[in-house]
Amino acid sequence: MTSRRDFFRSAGIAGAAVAATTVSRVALAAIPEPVIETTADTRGPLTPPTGRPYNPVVTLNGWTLPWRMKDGVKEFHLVAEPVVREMAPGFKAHLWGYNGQSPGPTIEVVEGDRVRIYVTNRLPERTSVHWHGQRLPNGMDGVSGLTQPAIPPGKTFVYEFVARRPGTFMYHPHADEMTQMAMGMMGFWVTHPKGRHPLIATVDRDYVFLLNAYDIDPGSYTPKTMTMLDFNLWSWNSRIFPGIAPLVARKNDRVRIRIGNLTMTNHPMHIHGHEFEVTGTDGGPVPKSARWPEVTTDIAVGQMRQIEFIADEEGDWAFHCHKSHHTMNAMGHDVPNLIGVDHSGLAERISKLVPGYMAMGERGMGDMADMKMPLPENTAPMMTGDGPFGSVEMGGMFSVFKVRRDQKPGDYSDPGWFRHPPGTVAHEVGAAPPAAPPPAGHDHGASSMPLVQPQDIEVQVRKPAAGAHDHH
Ligand SMILES: [Cu+2]
Repeated sequence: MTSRRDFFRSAGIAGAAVAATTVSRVALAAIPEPVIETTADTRGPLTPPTGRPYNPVVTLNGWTLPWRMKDGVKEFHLVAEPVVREMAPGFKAHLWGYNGQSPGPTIEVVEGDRVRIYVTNRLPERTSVHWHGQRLPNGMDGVSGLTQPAIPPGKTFVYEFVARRPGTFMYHPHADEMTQMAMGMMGFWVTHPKGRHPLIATVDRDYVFLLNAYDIDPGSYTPKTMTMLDFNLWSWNSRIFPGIAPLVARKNDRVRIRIGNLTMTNHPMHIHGHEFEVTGTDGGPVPKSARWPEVTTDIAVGQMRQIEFIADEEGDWAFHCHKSHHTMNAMGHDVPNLIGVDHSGLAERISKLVPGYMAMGERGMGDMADMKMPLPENTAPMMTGDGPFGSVEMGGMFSVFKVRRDQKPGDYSDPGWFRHPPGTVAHEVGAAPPAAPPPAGHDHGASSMPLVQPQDIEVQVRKPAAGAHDHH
């Protein structure tokens, strides 16, 4: 906590001018107690206890910051501080974040709300908070050196503005940015419309998360902050698969998923089994005439996208970044491609010299998910996540979108694996594959892909016995 006099002194001339014009003395008299969260669990929606009503969002592996109403102003208290984030079960990272977690809590307000946010700096270096996408007075924009002095360690600053337009936004430091974002400092912000809005639909489920990336060596806890492109952990809200919670919907729910990208590269986000439209960006709602169906949308660096669709297909649908190396976790980057190379016996011989050595991938990398290689303590497993049919062979930016007929409205708990109706799962056929067609020759003339007559192929399909599926 800091006194008002300290505030003005630390804020310097420019900050004092800002504070004097837009921050009342009453506001500085008492700072709300910060609310701290200690787990990486997905918290249910925070139904607004005060202020205008709205349909709250659900933050994947995160939570919404409670506020205090004071003289009609919504007051929040963010604390920038070192945190321990469980990125996946058994793997913890030493990050920087807000109020006990990285990312920080989601801030939800309503269009037209006057918002006052106290920011206490418990980091070893100065910081600031930029409110990405907001219309606000220039001095509240949070660019240290340009619109305010940086917040020194141990000091508290206050930001105040009116949330002027509804939409999907985020916050992050604008001070030693590369270090602080590489350490996990960021959070989501949603401004809900204050009534019916022609371009903002009422939805049944509204999920939010940020794309982020870290470079943490196997066996260590702290990200390398000088990494520019070669990150080895691709995460959603500082979680990696299988540590990312599933997104759950009741069949025929209208679902919105809001995603912001604070990594150093783009992420083509892809959902299975459904088409969506991009209904908004951090610039606001997209006009209806400018929307088109997609199953993948690319989210560039510093961009936000909100996608919307009707969850009308039951099942467990993969939802992931389509860059395949972003759905794997920490791995050696210089592993040669050994597909097709016979190195039988090699591992055995090398393991006599190097205990624990394991030959990788003469058939591909999938086998690695089944291997039990001794790993250094606190290492993210590379490709893991067991589904009902075996290893999913994924990591990183991957989760499951679960649509169920009997999921209760407002129930965000994991319903378990989908129980497929009999006869609707791909399965092995009970016959040898047809013989290779005869080589192209006089019958078909010169052709790179000779036709095979349908009667040449005989496939026997064995239908599964009812109830043969091994579900739990
Ligand atoms: Cu990606």
